[in-house]
Amino acid sequence: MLYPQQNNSRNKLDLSGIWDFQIDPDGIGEANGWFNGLHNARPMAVPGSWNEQYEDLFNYLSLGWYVTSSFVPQSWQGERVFIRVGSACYFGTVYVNGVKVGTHDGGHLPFAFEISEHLNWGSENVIAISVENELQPTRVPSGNIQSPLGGGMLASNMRTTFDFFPFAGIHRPVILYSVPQTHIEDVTVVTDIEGSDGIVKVEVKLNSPLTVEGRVTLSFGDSSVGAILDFDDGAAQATLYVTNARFWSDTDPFLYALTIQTDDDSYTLQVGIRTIAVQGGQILLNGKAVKMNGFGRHEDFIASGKGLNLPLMVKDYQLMRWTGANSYRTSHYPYSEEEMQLADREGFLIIDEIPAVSLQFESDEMADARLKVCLQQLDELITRDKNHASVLMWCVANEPLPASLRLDNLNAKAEDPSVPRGKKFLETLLQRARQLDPTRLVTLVGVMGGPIDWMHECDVICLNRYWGWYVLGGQLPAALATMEKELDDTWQTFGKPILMTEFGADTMAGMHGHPAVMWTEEYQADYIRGHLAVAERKEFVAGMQVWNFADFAAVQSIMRVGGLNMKGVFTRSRQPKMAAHVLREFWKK
Ligand code: GCB
Repeated sequence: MLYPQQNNSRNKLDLSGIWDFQIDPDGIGEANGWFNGLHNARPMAVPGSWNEQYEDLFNYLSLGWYVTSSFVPQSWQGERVFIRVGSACYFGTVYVNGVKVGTHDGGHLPFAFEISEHLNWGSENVIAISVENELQPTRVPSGNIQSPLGGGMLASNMRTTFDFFPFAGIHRPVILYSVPQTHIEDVTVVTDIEGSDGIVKVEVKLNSPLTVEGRVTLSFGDSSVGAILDFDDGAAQATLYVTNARFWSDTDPFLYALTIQTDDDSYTLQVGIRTIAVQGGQILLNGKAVKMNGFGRHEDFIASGKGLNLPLMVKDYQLMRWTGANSYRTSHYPYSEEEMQLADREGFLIIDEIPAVSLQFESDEMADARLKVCLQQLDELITRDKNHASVLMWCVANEPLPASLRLDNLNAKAEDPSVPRGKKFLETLLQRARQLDPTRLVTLVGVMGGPIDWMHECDVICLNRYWGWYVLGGQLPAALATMEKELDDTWQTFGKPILMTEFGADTMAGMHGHPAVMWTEEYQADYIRGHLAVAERKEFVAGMQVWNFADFAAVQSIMRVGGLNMKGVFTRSRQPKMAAHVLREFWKK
C-alpha cells in the first residue's frame, strides 16, 4: 500500500487537527445520523488516543464518533479520490457525506476507501469516523479471556491479555488523496549486492491491465540510472545496476530516490540497497556481521497516548542514538509509517511485528478465529512495509502462551493440547511471512518457559527473559548464571543467531539503594550491566534489546505502580535512569 504523496499527478490533503467527538456507549449514533454532525460534541485531537485527552474517557473503550469537514478542490474532479486512515484502534467505520464507505478491523495498520462518487467538488464535505476498541477474545490482541499467567496480576480493571494500555481512537493521520484514473497501484523493490555493485529489482503494478510503456529512474546526487518499464497486463519489471553503489547500513543509511513514471502518473520512493541473511550465529547486513542492539519500545506518551507524535519520535531516535542503540522491535504492533521512514533515514535495524501479543490457543475454534486475523495483519503489514530498508525481520508473534505455562514451574506442560495447536498456528504464520517476502528474516518472540519447539522455523531465535526479575528476583548472580546456561543450551539446540528481545527490571526513577535492591536505579543498572557482559562473551548473541526504552502506560494492577510499566531506561517523560548510562558504556565503545 503506497504512502500518499503530492506531485504533479497526485494530491494529498492531511486532515490532522481538532475534530468533533462524542461517545456513543449505547450504539445509537448510526440510526440517528451522527455521521452528519454531532449534537453534543467536544474537541478531540486527530491523531491521538482519546483516553488521556479527557479524564472521563480514560477507561472508555466503546464506540466514539469523530466528525470533521473538509473542502475538496474543484481541480480534483476527474481524479480518483481516496480517504486513508493510518490507524484506528480497533474497529473503524468511515462515512463521507452521510454514506458509509467502508469498515476496517484491526489497529495499527492503514486502510483506504475510494470516495470519488460521494464527494461535493469545490465545496465542503462531511467526514465521520466511528471507532471502538472493545476487548474481545477473538480479536488480536485478545481481551476478556483468562491468561495462564494470571489476568489479575497484570490487569485489574481492564481485562487485557497484554501489558500495555489499550489506547483507543484514531492514532495516525487521516488523509484525502487523489490519483489519476490510471495509476501506479503498487511498487515492490528488492535489492542485491554483487561485489561493489548494487542491483535494484523493481516490480510495478498499475490499477488496470494495460499494455503501455513507463520508466523507472534511480537517482543519487547529479547521477542516475534508469530503465524502460514495458507494462503487459498492467505489470512491469526492471532491473537497475548501480556500479560502486553506496550500500544502506546502520552506520551509513544512504537512500537513493527511485521514481516510477507513466504517461499519467508518477511515484517516488526512498530506497536503500542492502542485503540481509543469517550464517551460523550471526546476522549479516551486506554480508557483514551486525549486532542489533537497542530496545523493545511502545508508541506511548502523556496526552497523545498512541497517537502519532512527531517531536517525540525525533527525540526518541536521538535518545536511542545517545545510548549507542542501532535497533529496535516494533513491540507489540506495527508502528507508524512515519516512524519507518525515519528508521530508513536514520539507519535503525527494525524487527517489524504484527499485533499478535500473548496469543493463546485454548481451543480449535478460538485459534482458527485468531489465525484469520493474524494472517490479515501479516498481509497488511508486509504490503505496507516491504520497501523499507530498515525492516530486516518480520515477527509473527510476541510471547504466544501455552495454556499450561506457569512462571513458578517452567516445565509443566506435558499433554497440553494447546502446544501442538500453537505450533501449527505459528508455523502457518512463519510460512506465510516467508511466502509473502522471501527476502527478509522471519521470527517469533518466545516467552520464558514456552515450548522451544515452536521456534524451529525461525531464522533468528528471539527470547524474552526475566531472570533476575520475575524469576530469581533480587538474586542477580544466580539469575545471570541461569541465563548464560540457557543461552548456551539454546545455541546448542538451534545453531542460529539468538536475540534477547526483552530483559529488564522495573525501576522507580529517583529510588536508590546500597545494596542495590529491586526497583532501585542501582539494581536496574547492575541487571543490565550483567546481561550485556554475558552477551559480550557469546558470539552467537546477535543483539540485546532492553525492555523497555521508556516507562509506558499499562493497565492498573498491583504490579504496575501508578499504572506504569517502569522497566524503561528512560522515564515516560524521557529522562535517563542510571541504566541509560550503562548502555552507553557498552554500546558506544
Ligand atoms: C513481557 C512482555 C511485555 C511486558 C513485559 C513485562 O514479556 O512481552 O509486553 O511488558 O514482559 O514488563 O512484564
